[in-house]
Amino acid sequence: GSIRNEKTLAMIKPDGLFGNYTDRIKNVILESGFIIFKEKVVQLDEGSAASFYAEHSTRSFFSSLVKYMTSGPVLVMVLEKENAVADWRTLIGPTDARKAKISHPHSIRALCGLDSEKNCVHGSDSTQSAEREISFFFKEVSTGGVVTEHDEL
Ligand code: DGI
Repeated sequence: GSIRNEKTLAMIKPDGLFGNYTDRIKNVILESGFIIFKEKVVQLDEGSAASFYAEHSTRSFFSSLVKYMTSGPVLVMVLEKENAVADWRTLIGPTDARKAKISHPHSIRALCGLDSEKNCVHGSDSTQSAEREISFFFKEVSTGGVVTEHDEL
């Protein structure tokens, strides 16, 4: 039978890049059977970071989150495999890296995260957010599988 591959958006946040965790994280990605379909390094500005995390705009930590997300470059990747969205969420672990270190010691956030904000990686939390977040960074990637190159970003 045919396996319909799924795509998700993964991001190594500024502390992950600064801390030199990129190679270790990519090893986990590849050893777990993902294909890195697209990747690029991006420096978010305030507007784009706020727009990416728009659903959190009313939270008390929002301005701090935007400041953190703009504190350095991020590496965004489109990961592809069967069940990519859920499997990548499992690999990164809980939002709060302090909790991850206790409850999910082998997760990526346990490896390189610091707390509930500086948690070193991002993963789309549903196929719907994956679609939004992939087109946010990669206008040319269709989650439906058809690829047209535009090189707009
Ligand atoms: O999908 P997640 O990244 O696991 O978690 P989320 O969608 O609830 O929150 C998005 C980001 O917002 C998270 O990666 C870091 C930040 N954040 C979430 N909860 C808190 C937070 N930042 C602070 N300072 N405090 C929080 O409680």
